[in-house]
Amino acid sequence: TSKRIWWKEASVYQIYPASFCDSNGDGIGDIPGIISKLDYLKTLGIDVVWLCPVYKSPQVDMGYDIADYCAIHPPYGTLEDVEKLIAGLHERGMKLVMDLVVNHTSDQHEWFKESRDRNSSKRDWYIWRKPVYDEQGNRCPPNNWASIFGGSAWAFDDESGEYYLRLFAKEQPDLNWDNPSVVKEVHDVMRFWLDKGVDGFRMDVINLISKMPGLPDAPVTVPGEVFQPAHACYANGPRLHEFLRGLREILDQYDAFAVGEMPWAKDEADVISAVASDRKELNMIFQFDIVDMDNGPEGKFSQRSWSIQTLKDIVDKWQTCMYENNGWNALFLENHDQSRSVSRFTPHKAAHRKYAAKMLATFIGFQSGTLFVYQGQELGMSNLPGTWPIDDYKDVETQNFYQLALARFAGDEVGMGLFLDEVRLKARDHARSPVQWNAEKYGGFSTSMPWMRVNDDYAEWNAESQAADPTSILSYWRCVLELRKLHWDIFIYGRFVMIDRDHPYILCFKRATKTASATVVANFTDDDQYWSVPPDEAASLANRKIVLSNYEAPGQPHDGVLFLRPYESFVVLT
Ligand code: TEU
Ligand code: CA
Repeated sequence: TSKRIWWKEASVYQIYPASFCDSNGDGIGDIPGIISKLDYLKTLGIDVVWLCPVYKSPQVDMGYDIADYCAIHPPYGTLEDVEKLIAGLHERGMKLVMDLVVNHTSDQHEWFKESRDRNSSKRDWYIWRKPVYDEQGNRCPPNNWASIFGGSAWAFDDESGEYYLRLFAKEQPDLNWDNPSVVKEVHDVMRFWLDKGVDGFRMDVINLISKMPGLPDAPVTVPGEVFQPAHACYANGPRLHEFLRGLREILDQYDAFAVGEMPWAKDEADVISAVASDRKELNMIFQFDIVDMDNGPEGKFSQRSWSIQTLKDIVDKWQTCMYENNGWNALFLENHDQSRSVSRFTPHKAAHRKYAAKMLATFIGFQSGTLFVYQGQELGMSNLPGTWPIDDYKDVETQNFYQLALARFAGDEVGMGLFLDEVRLKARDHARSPVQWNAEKYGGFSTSMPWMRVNDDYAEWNAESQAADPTSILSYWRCVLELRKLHWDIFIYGRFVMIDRDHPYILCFKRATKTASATVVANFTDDDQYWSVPPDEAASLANRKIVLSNYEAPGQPHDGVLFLRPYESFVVLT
């Protein structure tokens, strides 16, 4: 019954502009640089580009702190460059999705500057509260919420003597969506870009726009800390769905789509209520279960081990849930906030990096949903070397937590060591090093010293060498995207069935329509495995048509047992 829908079939490529390609040698990626790579993206099989923020911004949070929604950050280019980018994409049959960051603005936005004045008509556009005083008479923030970037979620403004809410950096004040003028302004920003030909939005932390009325204290979950994680108080609030329907009405006037970023949306009912097709809200969301799987009790820089079993359960849960409830998945393993998947999810011997990266492409690329590939993921780019000093990490989140750790772990080398291990594993910086285009100085990203250090391994791991090599990770990704197109009936719309659910090392799933099916098999370990194939699958794996594999010749089951090499994976039509 499901009809074909373009945004379901699209393969999306995410561009982080500062680090993608520098056209003018100032060390910062830019829009003309992106335009120069459109043929590369087309050849890869990309249908849609998601461009991270390029708007006017003081860049405290790499453009997620916007000072003007309708102007471009000069180092990235001009409005005219964006128009050229849109034209260049459309000429090639591709589309553009822009980042819509409207939970907060920069403190340099004119709205906030005006809002600082207590008597301004824009005072209520942000969330201002009077201080509270403790028994000793010390001035304290209005509640105990912790900022997502560390410390209190409130910043004190000397000028007006009140605190404003800022869930992220202090330079990112939260907008007050309960004020209808704010909502209207957001709608106007959307129309501005849609009128220019933009085909949709990735909506930044869109489930944070409605906060719990009264802004009550969060329950104490991290004993001993003054400021407490408060997701339950600011995520998925009571007016969220009303606001989302308002955004969707505008999108529908343009056949545009929206993928919402929704941290702390774990509950199936919550997620479904935002993405089920009859709800007329978002088309899909980024759900965080996989990328939060290894975050410890105190957040991303505390340790937690994960298992392949956990990962399989998450996949099965959301694949099944969306299928049964008319929702739609957004498939991703990486983005600009996550470290590199090949370093994070597939611990490997150096010689196996290529197999591991291709296995991950197989794993994510044949599930049901719209597929998102982050720049460099198609090359198997890895985390920054463990030897780099903390100064080479530029992200405000990393630096804020580092400062907090210095105070907290003073004299505690073990504690500091564990913290730094997590930075080396999960800091956002790992995703933000410049894309490695070739073996020239600075990886061909720029002709001068880039704003952020290029990963040491660029001479061996780069786009130019991989484009020429049919066995490269890049060539493998091209095949994945091509197969999704060729067998769209199976890979886009087919049902998902997990096989051998409880196996601790092997991932196997089927995708099936009424008349055709495919089976995906992956060894999720860096070791050889002997897999006892479930009897129902043995026949189909013996009588198979291999359409993709990351080792030259995948074996056959013998007496019901299939031998798999480290990170071996393949796809068969059955
Ligand atoms: O990210 C939201 C978000 O939840 C992340 O801050 C996440 O918790 C963190 O990155 C984990 O390391 C979005 C953007 O993607 C991010 O780049 C911005 O910094 C943030 O919103 C504020 O706009
Ligand atoms: Ca530049």
